[in-house]
Formats: sequence, structure tokens, C-alpha cells
Amino acid sequence: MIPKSHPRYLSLKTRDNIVNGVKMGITSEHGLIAHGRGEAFDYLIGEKTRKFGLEAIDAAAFLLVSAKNPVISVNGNFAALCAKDIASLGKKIPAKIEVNIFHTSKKREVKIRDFLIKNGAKEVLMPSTGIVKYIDHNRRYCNPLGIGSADVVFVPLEDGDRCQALRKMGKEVITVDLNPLSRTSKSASVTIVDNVIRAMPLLIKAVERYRSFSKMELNARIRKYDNKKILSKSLNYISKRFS
Ligand code: PTJ
Repeated sequence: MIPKSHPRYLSLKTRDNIVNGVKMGITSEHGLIAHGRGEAFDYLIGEKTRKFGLEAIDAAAFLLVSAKNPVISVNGNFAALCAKDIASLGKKIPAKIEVNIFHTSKKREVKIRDFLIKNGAKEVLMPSTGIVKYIDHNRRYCNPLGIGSADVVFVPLEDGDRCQALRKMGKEVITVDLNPLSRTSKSASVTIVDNVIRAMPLLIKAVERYRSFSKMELNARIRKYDNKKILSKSLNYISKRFS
């Protein structure tokens, strides 16, 4: 048990959640390594949501609330860290929730679905006969009613290939990735450079704030957003912090 008074309480508690995810059969062992990489980048931004993160969160909310068929794609890390927030975001947008994992395991897909339902999700789609073109691995399979026909896909902690493939298919992709240099960060329409555990509650609030905006207003705001600028702002921030 980690005492709340510990200066690194949140970081250690989050590690516990990922380790428990592995123990429950939700998160893959590789997920532990991915988490460590995330921690290193979080350290570089001072473990706080920065202005470039907030700007991207707003843009993500504009895209999600104006989408025709928005889908939240969930892998083993995202589920272990944010199950309740995923259910809540799905209801607020409203958006479909779909399980889609990189390291193939039918058993893990079912456990992720059940965990999301236990944490408040009404319905969770599973990969089936839909195909994400341009990729060969397990992530190729998706649900035709979910990612298959989505216009906007929210895919935090992504592995790279699929983000590019979804973009090539003409979909808008929103990601959360602490590494602004990753292929996913560079190819997404909107990259939230922040820890997903901090970004999710802020995204839920942003969706609540912008839900009532007109399509015209939302489109105007989307047009103004420049993801490349956001990525350079994050890199500038990191280099200034350490110079
Ligand atoms: O459950 P599966 O099989 O789909 O596997 C999920 C992982 C995450 C293991 C898989 O997608 C993977 O290997 O991802 P990568 O290529 O390691 O990329 C994950 C990215 O997420 C890296 O750039 C990390 O820096 C970043 N990341 C890790 N933890 C967090 C994070 N970004 C935001 N918040 C985090 N908590």
C-alpha cells in the first residue's frame, strides 16, 4: 500500500494500476515497457498538463462532438489506466467503444471488454469482419459498425502503424502520446502530448463544454488547429526546460 503522503504517490499508484492490469489479464507484458517509456517522457514535461496539451484537448473535443460516427479504441494499457473515464467519455460524446489490441489475444480482448462493462460502459464492440487496410497484424481486424465505419477514431497509446493506416483510409485520428516524436504523434490529426490519466478527465470536461456549439463554430475551430505547431511547441517546451 502506497501512502498518499508519498511525493510520488500518483506515479506509483499508476504503476500499480498497470501491474494489476497485467495480473488481471487485461494489459500485455509489453504494456509495462510502453508504460515505462511514457513515464520517461512525462518526466520531461514535468508530469503536468501543459498549454500544448490543453490546446490539443480542445481540438480533440471539437472533432469528437462534431463527428458522425466517433469511436474510442481501447487497448490493454488504456483500459487498465482509464476504464471509468472511457465509459464516461463514451456516454458524454456519445461515441462507440471498441476493443482493439496490438499483441494478439482473444482472451485478453474479452477481459478488456468485461472490465470496461464492469466500469460503466453500456456496450463494447469487438473486432470482427471489418478490415483496416494497409496493415497485416492483429489490429487489421476491426468492427464494421465501429472503427470500420468511423469518421473520427480516438486511439490513445497507439503503436504507430495503425494511426497511419487509419489516416490513409481518410479518418481523423486523435491520440494521446507522451512522446511527441513517435510515428503516431506525427501522423495523427490531433496529438495530445500528456499522460492519458490527466488528459481523460480534461477531455470529458471539454466535451461537456463544446457539445452545444454549432457545427459551423466547431468546423471553424477545427480548421484553425495545427497539429505540427502543437508538436513543435511541446518539443520547444522540453528543450527550454533543460537548457
Ligand atoms: O494492449 P496492446 O496489445 O494493444 O498493447 C498496447 C501497447 C501500448 C503495449 C502497444 O500499443 C505498444 O507497444 O505501444 P508503443 O509502441 O510502446 O507506444 C505507446 C506510446 O504510448 C509510447 O510512445 C509511450 O510513450 C506512450 N505512453 C505510454 N504510457 C502513456 C503514454 N502516453 C500517454 N500516457 C501514458 N500513460
